Amino acid sequence: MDYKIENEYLNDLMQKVMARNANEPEFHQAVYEFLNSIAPALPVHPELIEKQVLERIVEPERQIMFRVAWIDDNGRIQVNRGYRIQFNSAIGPYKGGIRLHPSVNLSILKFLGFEQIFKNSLTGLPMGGAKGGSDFDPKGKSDNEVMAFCQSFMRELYRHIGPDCDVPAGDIGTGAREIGFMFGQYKKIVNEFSGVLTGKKLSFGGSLARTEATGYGLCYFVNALLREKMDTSFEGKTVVISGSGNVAIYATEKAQQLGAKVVALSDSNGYVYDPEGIKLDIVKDIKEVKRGRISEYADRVPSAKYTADANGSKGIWTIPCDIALPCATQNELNLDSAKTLVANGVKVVGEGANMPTTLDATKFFQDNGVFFTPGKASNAGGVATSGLEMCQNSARLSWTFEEVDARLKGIMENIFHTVDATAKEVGCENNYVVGANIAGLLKVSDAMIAQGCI
Ligand code: NDP
Ligand code: 2IT
Repeated sequence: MDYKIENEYLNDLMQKVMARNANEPEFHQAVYEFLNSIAPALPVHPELIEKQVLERIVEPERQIMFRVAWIDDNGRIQVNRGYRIQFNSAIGPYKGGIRLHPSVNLSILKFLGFEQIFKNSLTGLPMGGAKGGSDFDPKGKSDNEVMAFCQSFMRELYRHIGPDCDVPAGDIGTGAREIGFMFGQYKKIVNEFSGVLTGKKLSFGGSLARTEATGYGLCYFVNALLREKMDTSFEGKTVVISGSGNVAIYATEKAQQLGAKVVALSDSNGYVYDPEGIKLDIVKDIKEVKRGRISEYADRVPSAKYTADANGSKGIWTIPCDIALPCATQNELNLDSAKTLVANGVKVVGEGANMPTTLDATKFFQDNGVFFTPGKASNAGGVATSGLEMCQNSARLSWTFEEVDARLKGIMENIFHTVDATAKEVGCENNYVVGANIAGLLKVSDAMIAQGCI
């Protein structure tokens, strides 16, 4: 891809990033989206150029890659590759999820780690940016195999992390089960019970509302936008949500609690459309209890129709809706889908996943009066609540669900106001990509400059 930025300084940097990180298309995409949006900050913040903040911020502080060997149920040795990208620690310990999916590679984890820097900064909590993972596929593996993998993964990762150094968490393919196995192994090796991972079960230091946090937070963010920009709410709105994992399930739950009708969910094999509204107890049973496929929903609910869809992320956007919440994976919503959504009257697109919307689709939404909220702002509720889990672990106490949820809501509304106000200040009203990138950057930049040549 040939990325060009109008501003000469930013364009030179972009070309350097592409040359230095060849064959990393997702990383290029994330850096381009960022650099292409921050030009309005340069005249007001000359220190960004004078102190070479941008040249530094696009280079990870540390990248770790390692072999993960484990024994499967047939007694054979399997080999995966493990990663941890410790991107930036200017404002706090490295923090970010662990993705377990066969598509995982350096490019994807660098894009995720890069975006995490600005997302974590927006939460207002002291957390740096990181991401990790492996090309291990938990799907179809026994609990025993998942444990064998997680233990081997942690046998290397433990030496690079710590409660005041780097605190991993869940992401695609990594939920409470995987975090539990990793935590147990870390504790055994280091002989310390600490808050080294978040997303733990409640019985050993997890936080209430962390499971719900990303999906709930997304809806709190979008609801603030609906209220303040359109004088409306989720009440009576038709919502389409892609994915059917952690983020999608709890976005559905909160949207429904706020009065919306969620009519579709998906996975990587296809999508279900239920015009009567998704019955979430059935989805939870299929996905959380049985680890099944979304197609089973249509077997159990007569009003629903299942459509097989090669990558599960195209057909779903042909369903008319007021609000679209992509909550599956990167680049799942392209320009064609954006055109269909706009033709069908979509008003708001709120990213629950990381970078689910392609660059041209984003531009199409913005050019056609659709409110578009980038994941680094609207999905920050997950990591924010991880920050609250760290806080509870340090204090050795646990807060009630209501207390955590109220803090999460406050943080999401605050992010909305920050991003909205920042966009306005630099003359790009309602452009939340600009608002999120600039607001996220300025705090990190201030810390990097204060800490000298790091
Ligand atoms: P889960 O593993 O719980 O669920 C992922 C969902 O997305 C599944 O339905 C999965 O379908 C689908 N999916 C994954 N990969 C693909 C693909 N290549 N093509 C089509 N569908 C796919 O993950 P989460 O819900 O936790 O994460 C979803 C998104 O939200 C990711 O982008 C993640 O980075 C982001 N996110 C997650 C946070 C968290 O706290 N968990 C916080 C902030 C962002 P299938 O089962 O078929 O693979
Ligand atoms: O993308 C994300 O923000 C996450 N997967 C959550 C990270 C975390 O540390 O909770």
